[in-house]
Formats: sequence, structure tokens, C-alpha cells
Amino acid sequence: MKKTLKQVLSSKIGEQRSRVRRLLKEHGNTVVDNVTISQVIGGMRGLKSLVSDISSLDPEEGIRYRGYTLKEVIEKLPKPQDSSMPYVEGLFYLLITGDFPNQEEVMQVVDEFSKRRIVPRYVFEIIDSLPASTHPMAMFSTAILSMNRESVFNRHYHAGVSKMDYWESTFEDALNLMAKLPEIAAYIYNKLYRKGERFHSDPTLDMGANFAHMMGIDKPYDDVSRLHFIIHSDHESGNVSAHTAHLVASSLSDIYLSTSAMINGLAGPLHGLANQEVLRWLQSIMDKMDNRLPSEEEMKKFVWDTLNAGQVIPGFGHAVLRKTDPRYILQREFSLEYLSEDPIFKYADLLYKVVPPILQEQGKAKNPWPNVDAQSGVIQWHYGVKEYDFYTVLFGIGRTMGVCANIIWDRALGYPLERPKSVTIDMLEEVAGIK
Ligand code: NMX
Ligand code: MLT
Repeated sequence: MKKTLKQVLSSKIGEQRSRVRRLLKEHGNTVVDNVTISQVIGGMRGLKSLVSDISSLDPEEGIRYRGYTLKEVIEKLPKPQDSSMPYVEGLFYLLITGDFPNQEEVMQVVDEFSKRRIVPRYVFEIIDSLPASTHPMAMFSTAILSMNRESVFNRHYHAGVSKMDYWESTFEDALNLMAKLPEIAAYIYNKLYRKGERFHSDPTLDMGANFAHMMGIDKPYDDVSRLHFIIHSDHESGNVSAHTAHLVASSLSDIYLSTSAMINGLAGPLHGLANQEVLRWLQSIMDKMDNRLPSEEEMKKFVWDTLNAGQVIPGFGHAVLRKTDPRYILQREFSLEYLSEDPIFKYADLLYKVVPPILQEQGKAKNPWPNVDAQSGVIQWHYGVKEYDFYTVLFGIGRTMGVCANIIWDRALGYPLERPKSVTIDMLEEVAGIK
């Protein structure tokens, strides 16, 4: 009998605990980084002060999950029959163990998710009680928060379980939560935009196919969903959503509280909400153009008008990346194959051509290239999901995989409460020698 995911994980925790213990004991005082005043005032850019083995981001190359590029991840993970994209459940296996699962191992996780997929009725009632004008991200966050009463971790904690075992109940919470998110998201979508028409989840389907089924959208939307959830799952630990989840979980708040907080950070326009903003901005241009594709010169003018109005161009720039985001490239390749004639894709592709040179000419943005959000909504739009307010919920489903993997490992390795030191401007002036 093959080991379960939890057994595989358990066998890896001991070795990693020894590595961390050794680093702390023998090299705890080794300097990792220096901190400048610009970093302290400027949002800690580039400051090496977090640890995560789940993924790592190189400014030039982009993200690697467990050491593998996204192309490798997509190539090596097992895929459902007749699909070009892998099982999302397999991605979770990779994130949490560092190993690629084989077909049998991935099917075990598919089965685990399926068994845990039923959403408590009160969650739907809570969503229904919110005004229809509530943003889908606020609904999503509220739904997740409301399930805090389900937490196995909380029950075990209050029963006095040992610190060494915190990760086990956190693992249970994580699987229970991830398995339910696609149905909660589809429920929000159908309630807000389809007059409550509902497609119940199908226990025979994997996560991507089940989501497509509950959204009522035919193939290849199952592959679109798999691709979307996989590429959004993690982006090392310093981004607002992942960092928020880690911070909240560091006080031993459970997965539901931590993920709800993560969703709230993701809902900001400089972070995940940028995928909605891209489509909102594009649509305003389409309206002005009467749906005609602008010429290059016309598009340049729209970009400059936005910049001159003191706004950012959504979907461009990045706090770490200094090249085109590989997640953008993957989605562009998918779009070229499946939707190259869609006018919305042509708009987005024209932006790819005109925005970077303009941002370079303006000389403010450190990275003029497109990020993941410049392309994801274009694909959703093509498959009929045109209600762009919903796009960040999709990002949130993916990101939950990464933050859950991180929180489980945080607990396994006993990482402490996060509590950096803050300083006053007076203190910084003293450090600078100008006081
Ligand atoms: N359009 C216009 N100005 C920009 C852009 C952009 N796309 N990107 C950066 N800048 C400006 C930025 O506002 C700042 O201006 P100021 O000095 O007046 O404050 C200046 O360039 C320097 O910013 P950077 O150091 O390059 O970027 P930072 O690390 O502070 O922020 C982002 C990174 C991603 C917040 C920023 O590039 C941005 O606002 N992009 C547009 C929103 C977006 O696409 N966000 C999604 C990021 C990916 N995600 O999913 O989270
Ligand atoms: C992300 O995926 O979290 C974004 O690209 C933002 C980031 O990495 O800072």
C-alpha cells in the first residue's frame, strides 16, 4: 500500500527539523543581510527576512516551485486523460513534499479533496445574507472566516496537544479548506451573476474539472482552471497575501482565520485585484473606441493619459521581478493557441507592445514588463467569465494552496510568532547622523 500524502510529509519533517535546529544552534548569529533606511521606509523591498522552502523567486527568471520552473512543473505533474494541464491536487503534493507524485499518489489526493468537498450549509446562508453589492472577495473572505468553527487545529490545541504535533491538525484544516473553495467560489459567481443558478459539485471530478462543471463552462475551461490555480499558487513568501497568511498564522490563528486575512490582502489593487483592474481599464478603452482595436498610436495615448492622471497601468510592474513574468508568458502561449483571434486578446497584446517602452520612458517603474495579472482576465473573458470583479477570487483559490503548504511547514518546523521591530523617524535620523 502506497504511503498517504500525510505519511510522506511526516517522513520528511524530521530531517528538516534537524537542518533548522543545526542552523540555529551553530550559525544563529551569521549575518544574512544588511538593512538600509530605504528598505525600512520602503516596504522592506529585497530584505531577506523570511524563510520558505515551498517556492523561490528570481528577479530575472521568475518563480520556481520546489526548485522547478513553471514549465517543468506543468510538464512533469500527472495529467487527467485528454487534458493538457496537470491535476491541481498534484501541484499541492509537490508544494508540500517537494516530490512529483505519480498517478497513484495524485489520485489519492484527488480522492481526499473529493471526500472533504462538502460545504456546510451555513456558509451559503452567510453568503446569501450579504448585500448583492458586496465585492466577491469580501464574500469569499467572509465565507472562509465563517468556517473557523470547523478547525481541527483549534480543538486539538485546546485539548493540549504537543507543539510537535500542531502540523497534523493544521494539515487536516488545510485539506478541508482547499477542497471546499471551488464550490464556495462558484456559488458566489452563480449567486451574483447567474441569478443563483447552481451546479452541484461532482465527486468523480478532479478540482479543475469540478470547478469548470460548477461554473457551467465546457472544455477547455477545466484546463484553464487547472492552469490558473497552479500558476497562482505561490510566489515565495514576501508578497502581501502569502506574508499576511504567515503573519496571522504565526500567532497560532487557524487556517481559516489566516486564509481569510490572506484573501483580504490579495484584494488590494496593487496586488491580486490588479487582474480585475486590467479588464476594467481595457473595457473603458474598448468603450471609448466603440470596440474597434486602437492603432498603436491611439493605445499609446490611452497609456499616457492614465499615467498623466497619476494612476498606475494595471498588470505591469513588479516589486521583485525585473523581466516579463513567466506566468504571463505561459498564459500568453495558451491564449495564442486557443484565443488568438479574440479582440480582448488583441487589446492585451497591443499593451504588451506599447506599455513597456512608455514605462521605461517615464522612468519611474523599476520593472516595465507585464505581470501575471495582465493576461489572466483575458482568458477568463474569452470563456465567458466577463464579470471581472470575480477574477481575484480565482487567484485566491490558487494562492490558498501555497499559503496552506507554507503554514503546515511553519507549524512542523516550529517557526515562532512574527514580531519585527519598528523604529521612529527620530531614530532613523539618529542612525543617519543628521539629528
Ligand atoms: N504603472 C505606473 N507606474 C508604476 C507602475 C505601473 N504599472 N509600476 C510601478 N510604477 C511606479 C510606482 O507607482 C512608483 O511610483 P512613485 O515613485 O510615484 O511612488 C515607482 O514606479 C516605483 O515603483 P517600483 O519600485 O517599480 O514598484 P513597487 O515595488 O513599489 O510596486 C507594483 C510594485 C506591482 C505595486 C507596481 O509595479 C504597480 O503598482 N503595478 C500595477 C499594479 C499591478 O499590476 N499589481 C499586480 C502585481 C502582481 N500581483 O499579482 O500582485
Ligand atoms: C504574487 O503572485 O504574489 C505577485 O506577483 C506579487 C509578488 O510576488 O509580490
